[in-house]
Amino acid sequence: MLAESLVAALLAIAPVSARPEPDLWRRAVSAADVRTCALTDEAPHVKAPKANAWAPISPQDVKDVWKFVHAPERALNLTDPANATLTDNYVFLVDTLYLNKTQVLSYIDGDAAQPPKYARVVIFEGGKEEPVSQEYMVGPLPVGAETTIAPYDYPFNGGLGGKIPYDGRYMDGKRTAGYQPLLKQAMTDVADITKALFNGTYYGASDPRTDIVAANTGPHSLDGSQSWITIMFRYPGAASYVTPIDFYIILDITGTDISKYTLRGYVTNTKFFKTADELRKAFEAGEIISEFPQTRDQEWALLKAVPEMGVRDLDDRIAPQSIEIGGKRYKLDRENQYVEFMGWSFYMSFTRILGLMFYDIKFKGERIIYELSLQEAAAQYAGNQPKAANTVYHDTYFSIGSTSATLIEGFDCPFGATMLNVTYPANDVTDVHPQGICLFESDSGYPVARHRYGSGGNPNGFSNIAAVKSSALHARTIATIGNYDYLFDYAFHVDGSIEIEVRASGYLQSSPYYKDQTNFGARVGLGTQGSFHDHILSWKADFDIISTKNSLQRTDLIVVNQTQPWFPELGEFEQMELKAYNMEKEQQFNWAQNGQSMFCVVNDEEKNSWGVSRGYRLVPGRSNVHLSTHNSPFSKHSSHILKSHLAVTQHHDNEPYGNSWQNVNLPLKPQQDFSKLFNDESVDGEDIVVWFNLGMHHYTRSEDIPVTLYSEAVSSIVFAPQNFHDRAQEGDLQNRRWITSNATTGEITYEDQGLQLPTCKVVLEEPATKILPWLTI
Ligand SMILES: *[C@@H]1O[C@H](CO)[C@@H](O)[C@H](O)[C@H]1NC(C)=O
Ligand SMILES: *[C@@H]1O[C@H](CO)[C@@H](O)[C@H](O)[C@H]1NC(C)=O
Ligand SMILES: *[C@@H]1O[C@H](CO)[C@@H](O)[C@H](O)[C@H]1NC(C)=O
Ligand SMILES: *[C@@H]1O[C@H](CO)[C@@H](O)[C@H](O)[C@H]1NC(C)=O
Ligand SMILES: *[C@@H]1O[C@H](CO)[C@@H](O)[C@H](O)[C@H]1NC(C)=O
Ligand SMILES: *[C@@H]1O[C@H](CO)[C@@H](O)[C@H](O)[C@H]1NC(C)=O
Ligand SMILES: *[C@@H]1O[C@H](CO)[C@@H](O)[C@H](O)[C@H]1NC(C)=O
Ligand SMILES: [Cu+2]
Repeated sequence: MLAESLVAALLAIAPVSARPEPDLWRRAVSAADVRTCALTDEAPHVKAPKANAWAPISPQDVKDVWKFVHAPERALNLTDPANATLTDNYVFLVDTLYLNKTQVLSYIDGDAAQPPKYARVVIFEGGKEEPVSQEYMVGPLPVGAETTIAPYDYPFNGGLGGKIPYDGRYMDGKRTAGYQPLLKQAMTDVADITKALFNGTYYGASDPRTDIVAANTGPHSLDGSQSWITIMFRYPGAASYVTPIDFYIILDITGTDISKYTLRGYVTNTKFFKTADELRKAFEAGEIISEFPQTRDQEWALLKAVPEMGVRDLDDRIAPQSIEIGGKRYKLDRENQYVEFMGWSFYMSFTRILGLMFYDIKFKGERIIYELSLQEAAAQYAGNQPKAANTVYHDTYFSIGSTSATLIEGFDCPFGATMLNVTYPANDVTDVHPQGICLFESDSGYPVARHRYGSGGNPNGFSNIAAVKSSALHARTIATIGNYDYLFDYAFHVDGSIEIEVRASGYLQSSPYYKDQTNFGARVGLGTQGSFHDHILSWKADFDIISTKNSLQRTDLIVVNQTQPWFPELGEFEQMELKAYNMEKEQQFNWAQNGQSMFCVVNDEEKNSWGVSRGYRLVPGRSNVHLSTHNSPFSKHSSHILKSHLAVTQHHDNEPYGNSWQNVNLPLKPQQDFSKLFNDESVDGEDIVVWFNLGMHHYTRSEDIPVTLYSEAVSSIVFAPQNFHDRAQEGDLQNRRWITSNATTGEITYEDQGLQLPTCKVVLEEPATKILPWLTI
């Protein structure tokens, strides 16, 4: 049969040794056919239908808000942060306030005016009788006669609104300065011991004799009524995270009166010593050793070429790039951060705390998602040492947006990608991280769809091959939050699906190596063990499939025993069957075992031509996990959002966030308790919000050295149309091939829309090195 297949037919007339003339696969062959590939061109401009309602507040607004809150009339009794101590009131951060959806909808869908912007201002009020942190909203903006400041309490359900007790407050420079004298004293008391054991001493952060680094961790409170700090020591340098030494100190640091701070104790050799004297006694008795010395030299742990590893054959050539060889196929309104691509349109926003966000995501003019935004990026560690056992990170705490910085063209993003600046308020100014977001269309690496039809023995028939090109527009940022570099990628595929992917690279937060502790992770270096941990990253997807009346439909794939009259001899036999129903109430839930449930957001009032409710399916991708511990004191109630794969709630203007950025230090009495969002409200035919987690259980390995590999530390989800249309959305894509062969005559006909594959040879001969500059190096 092979001889009758199209491939064979084509091969029969095509000289195998040379590129056929004309090329069977429509490859450009003459210089005249080759168009200059305008790789570095700007994306064509498009004007956003409406000014971006979600855009960050302007640099001028940031300055004016700063002046406004500091004005004596506000009576906030603020000290400039540069001079403040922990017993002063000072502004900790300014951000763009989240706008109520109800108000924005009447602007984007109706004739209402653009809703005014507000600033979110967090003030640390250590100068108050009861010292607290308090969030405020300042607006409307620009600052004018109407502008007021009011507590920003409504998004937080923990009981204190936007207020945080001092002991649960962020561990900023004022607080670390507060415990410095005690830390300095406690470490000076044992300097001879740390010198003898680790060749390192700590006499305070700025003392020239100090040659080890104090690294604190969180949470440092359970409910905001007390506070402690766990500190581990490491050798300094670019790879400090993987050169820990076996020495820890825990300080009690409750309250603003630093004279009341006390030493809880020292830890080394997995032993706890309440005082310097106890430690000294054990040391002098020879009970404390440094069995696996750490290396001060960090060459082995830097992400740079290692000459001793040699080079690989042909690696002197530049590696492949996904380049937009036909020119940019997406349009951009830079001012409004608005994008159109192959039927897609969306707005972008950016906040200091949450980073990149997407709004009003439409496909072919119909809204799919109102808001898609990261809500939390968490990590919880494990180990029989205080730092690993104590560590839970919620990275919103560190302002994810402010950590999203410059991307390397050709490596973090493909050559020729559109680069956008990241901007966020930093006190009274606006910081710019050039090239912090990239946009690019990328080859998917496989066709959207393809089929080959071979017409066997039919003499009047034909055979054909058809394939449609697949690509996606990606928006990408990388947030370097301390040790980790999270790569966030949002891909808008030409078939109408959206893929969200997160990857983790960067340094392990590691432990000194203890040979009896392989249950907490592998040894990854001479004196280093990779501490096992969970990464869980939470997103909010406020779906609005055509309207706000949506449902979360669950379709269970069940196995049943049935009889069918035409198979009497089988009696009862097993079959699969689908059982679809809408979830009734708000809930947290998990992906089903063996994928035997499908979850779709549907609009039951909107049917396709076949009478089926139009919707989008939530398709699990790689490594869909939730937090492993559910009762750890360090994450018990602060982290409910991390504890299920998925959740669905009814939308409310006062429930904008899945977590609060200051929740992490309040694990037993959170500012925002995600579990309280589930109060039996209907999610059937309502405005619903889907919350989902991506993440990885990080089974640490020696390949995490020098840094974790993105290839393995990856998690993803896809939102794919499910009966949203009447058919697949590929029929209008022009990048396709339909090639038929007449079985009788062997004549071959093409439908290629005039889109030829480019001939690289001609491009390489172009003298204008501007096109591919790295080729001239
Ligand atoms: C900080 O304090 C110093 C000394 O008291 C003073 O000269 C300076 O103006 C203060 N700076 C600000 C920004 O308030
Ligand atoms: C203003 O703040 C300072 C600390 O910066 C505090 O000592 C003082 O009591 C406060 N004044 C009032 C009126 O609250
Ligand atoms: C001890 O530490 C110092 C840095 O403080 C370093 O210069 C020296 O080489 C170290 N000694 C050994 C034996 O590693
Ligand atoms: C991005 O930031 C750079 C550096 O601050 C600046 O020169 C450039 O004009 C900015 N680009 C845009 C589009 O704002
Ligand atoms: C194949 O070619 C023959 C001869 O030209 C023609 O009669 C026949 O219709 C063609 N078949 C198809 C399927 O186009
Ligand atoms: C179907 O019936 C068989 C025989 O009774 C039984 O072993 C099997 O578990 C049944 N399957 C289901 C899905 O109930
Ligand atoms: C948003 O909605 C909440 C809850 O309904 C309301 O309290 C708040 O004032 C609104 N915020 C703005 C900025 O209008
Ligand atoms: Cu990790």
